[in-house]
Amino acid sequence: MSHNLPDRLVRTVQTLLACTMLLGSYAGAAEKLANVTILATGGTIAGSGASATTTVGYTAATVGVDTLIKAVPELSNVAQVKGEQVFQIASENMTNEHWLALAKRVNTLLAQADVDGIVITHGTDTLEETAYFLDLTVKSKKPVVLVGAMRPGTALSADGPINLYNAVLLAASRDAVGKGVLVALNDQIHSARDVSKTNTSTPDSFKTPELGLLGYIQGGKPYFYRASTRKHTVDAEFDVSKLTTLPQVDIVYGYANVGPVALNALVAAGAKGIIHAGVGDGSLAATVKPALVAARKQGVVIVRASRVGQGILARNGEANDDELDFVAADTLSAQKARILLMLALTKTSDTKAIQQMFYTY
Ligand code: DAS
Repeated sequence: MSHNLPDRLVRTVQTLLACTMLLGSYAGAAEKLANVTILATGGTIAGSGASATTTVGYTAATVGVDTLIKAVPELSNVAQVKGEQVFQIASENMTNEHWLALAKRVNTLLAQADVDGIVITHGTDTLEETAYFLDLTVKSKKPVVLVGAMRPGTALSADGPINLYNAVLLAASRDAVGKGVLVALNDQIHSARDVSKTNTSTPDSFKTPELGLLGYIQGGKPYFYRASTRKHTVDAEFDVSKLTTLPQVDIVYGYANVGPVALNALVAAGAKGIIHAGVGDGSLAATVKPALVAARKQGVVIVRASRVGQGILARNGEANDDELDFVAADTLSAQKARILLMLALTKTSDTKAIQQMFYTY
């Protein structure tokens, strides 16, 4: 401060500056916390075990959403949280009907001005599938974050509470807007399209091995380093608002010495689409190919995927898809290709249009 000003004036200016900074900080602190709704569906994050060392062989889906929220009082520092118990199931029992009900509830809530983001607590077994289904059917840019746990809340070093805290602060963050449906476990942020459960039981199970995670959550803040290049949410063409069922699409697995029995049974049971999770780059065994061709002739849409887990399933690579009128799954896993094909079949059975969807989403 200049020395030729009268001391009284200098002190007045310094006091004014201090008051301005103090008011600024109060204004910042009073800045409204985001409104985040937690939709609870069950799973290990709501599970309980017989002892603190029980990390497998516990019971999933036993703890209610209010208890989950009460177990993490720090949630109130990052968001205004409300809880809804939409289901209470182990996620191996998730059905198409659960998905339709969940997507409709999410879209209804996100259309409300008083909901800024949604967290869905979910079993880890099918979490990646529910996330991708919502990635293609949520009609909002507001954050939707799926979270689970690899250990029940009763276990030593349970991962559920910190995963829930991170998921809520992510859903409350402006940085998560427009990123598509996100999956947050183990301090990492993954895209719904590319994440998968890669280990039966360890806390670092959710990975995006080659295409890469989107970012991290560290010290109560999300850090994004990349974004998906594929369309999702408001840019997706699928509308489930009036649907009560989804077309039946099943998966057949390729392996040495495979035969056509499972495929023929699924087609006979009325499958409208078949995902062939082939060995390698989606190779078709000579024992199965004729049954796939026959199914196609009956109008069943065939998608060639791979059991391998990473890499592009190339059209016209291991089979002449142009000639067979099959669809190539690109980089989608078999379980996610099933979801995209189900939604595609709600709009068209034209394989050229469906192939374009596999290059778009
Ligand atoms: N059975 C598992 C499930 O509900 C438990 C879990 O890992 O969440 O997906």
